[in-house]
Amino acid sequence: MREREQDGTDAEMLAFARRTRASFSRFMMEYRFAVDTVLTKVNILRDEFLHLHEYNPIEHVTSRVKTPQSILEKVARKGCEPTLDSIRETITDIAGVRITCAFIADTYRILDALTSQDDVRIIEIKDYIARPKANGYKSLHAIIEVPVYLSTGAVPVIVEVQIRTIAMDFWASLEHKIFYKYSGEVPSHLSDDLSQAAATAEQLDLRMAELHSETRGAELEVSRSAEAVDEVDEKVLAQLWELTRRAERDDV
Ligand code: 0O2
Repeated sequence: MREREQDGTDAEMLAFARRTRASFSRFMMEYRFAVDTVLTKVNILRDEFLHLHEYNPIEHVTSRVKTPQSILEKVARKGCEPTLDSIRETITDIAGVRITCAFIADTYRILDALTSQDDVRIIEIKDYIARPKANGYKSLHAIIEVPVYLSTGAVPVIVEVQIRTIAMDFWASLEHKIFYKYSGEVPSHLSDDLSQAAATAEQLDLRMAELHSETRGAELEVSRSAEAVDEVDEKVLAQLWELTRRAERDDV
């Protein structure tokens, strides 16, 4: 009798494993596509900005999708129901994109450009630059939803975008390492040092912004006179001019 019950449980578990493996792998794939979608948006913004202003506001971009193991740890920590729908709603950083900018003004510029797009739904914005965390952590966090176009139609997927300066990023990476090394119980002398380092990073950001705005005018003058990089060369312009004139003559 007990053996038959055990057989039944094993069969149920096998069916569960089969179902779950298929739906979980589709779930993970949607997050990977959502990261690709956001990366495409960020690359377009960067290229267009470079084209219009001859200046790159983005230093580097990294991305990751949480591992299934790390998702499950967060599910347990948050006491979220272990269903895919509930995980989708509760764990908002399964897909993450981190954008590092040179200057504070650029972080807000990129945030605005990204979140004002028609197909981006803002779920939450956390401005830890204006209101840093008690430990000194600074960054802009945007929890957004983007459509991922699959063969069956569009699926809305949540992505956490973190935007910060190089100085903020440097600080956050070190703090993250220290936090994990001490399992969250950072000794007070180290948290004091980290607070001071956060203040120094802030000073650096402000000073670099000043230097940048001082030198920016001169840089623009130089780049305007160097129009050799223009993709539309004189031959193409002359052809366009001819075509336009011919079209005008035909209209008359
Ligand atoms: P990991 O390993 O970077 O992914 P949440 O737990 O995300 O639901 P929370 O903490 O209110 O809720 O979200 P918040 O404040 O938006 O933080 C989410 C992420 O921001 C963190 O993800 C970190 O990446 C980063 N972050 C937030 N606070 C700090 C901080 O004090 N120091 C550093 N170095 N990073 C921070 P994870 O999942 O905690 O970590």
